[in-house]
Amino acid sequence: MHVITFLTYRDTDQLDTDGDDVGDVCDDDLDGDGVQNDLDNCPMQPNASQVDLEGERYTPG
Ligand SMILES: [Ca+2]
Ligand SMILES: [Ca+2]
Ligand SMILES: [Ca+2]
Repeated sequence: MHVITFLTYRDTDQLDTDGDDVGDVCDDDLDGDGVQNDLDNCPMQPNASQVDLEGERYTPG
């Protein structure tokens, strides 16, 4: 069963946006800023402070 689970979630393109050796498919923190994707207001940009001065839900890295 463990092997089946691994194959289901295998990162076939090996894309690793933040270069932490954890493929994007399995990476809980895609940009490596320490804020998990589901809590990160900008999951593809490192922005640990999560500050959004303009209030438009986009925070530049
Ligand atoms: Ca990664
Ligand atoms: Ca993040
Ligand atoms: Ca971020």
